[in-house]
Amino acid sequence: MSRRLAVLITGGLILSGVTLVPMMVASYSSGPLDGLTGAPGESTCTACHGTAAGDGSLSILGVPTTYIPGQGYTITVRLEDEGQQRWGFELTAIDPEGAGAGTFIITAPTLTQLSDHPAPSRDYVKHTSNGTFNGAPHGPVNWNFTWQAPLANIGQVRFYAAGNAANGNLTSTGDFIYTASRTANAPAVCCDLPGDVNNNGSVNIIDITYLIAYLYKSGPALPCPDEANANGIYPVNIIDVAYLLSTLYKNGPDPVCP
Ligand code: HEC
Ligand SMILES: [Ca+2]
Ligand SMILES: [Ca+2]
Ligand SMILES: [Ca+2]
Repeated sequence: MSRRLAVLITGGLILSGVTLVPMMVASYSSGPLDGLTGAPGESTCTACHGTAAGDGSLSILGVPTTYIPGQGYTITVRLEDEGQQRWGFELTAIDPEGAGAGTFIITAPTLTQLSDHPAPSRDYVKHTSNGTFNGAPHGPVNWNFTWQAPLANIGQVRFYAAGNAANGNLTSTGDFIYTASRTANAPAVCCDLPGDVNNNGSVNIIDITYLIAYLYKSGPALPCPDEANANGIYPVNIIDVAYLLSTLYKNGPDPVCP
């Protein structure tokens, strides 16, 4: 090995050793700690980031007015702030007792990550390093992921999020923190005639076509999900269609309430 090459290699090692230090310090922006959404019992990012009021906004989009047990919903967290250029967030969903509600599914793993815990602990979706959209001026930036509603009616579910509209100076100064919350109501308790998908008082072929239209053709909403859930086990899906077909045409068992 030439002396010159040896010097180059040694120099390279020292340089990479030096860059390790800023990489470790920078670990905050690769995902905040849990418990910072502003939900009951939590603080927000203001524990470290600026407390000055900004003129931007944070929204949680896609939360259903009323959830159907077991159904997946695309949730979007949107953050914007004129003049800022780096972004972060954290979101959780809780039941009336404050326990984690439903299941989060990461659909864009370069931008979002999940901090998953056994029930009843809360789960947290948050940005990754790439997901800070460093250098994207003003926003809005969007983070998308799926929330699958709990497999039973657990009462009202509340979503809480905190967002950091940052200035991208690699420190916690000069940033603006926002919070937002949304509510998904509990499904109606309404199961007096299981299998009556369209809720018109009788169970027949029309209920099957209604359910197929709902599942596969963006048909009208289910007036009573419990009655559409023919086999009594959430989610409402093709198995309930098969169950109803069997009830009506093959002497299969009657539909049941959950
Ligand atoms: C315990 C202190 C602490 C808390 C709480 C905290 N952060 Fe940070 N954050 C830091 C530090 C320190 C930095 C700078 C180093 C870095 O980039 O990791 C930082 C940097 C960031 C950056 C890049 C900022 C810039 O200007 O470049 C974003 C975005 C960010 N955090 C998002 C969040 C979000 C969102 C929350 C709340 C959900 C949060 N942080 C809560 C300490 C914290
Ligand atoms: Ca900053
Ligand atoms: Ca009917
Ligand atoms: Ca079912």
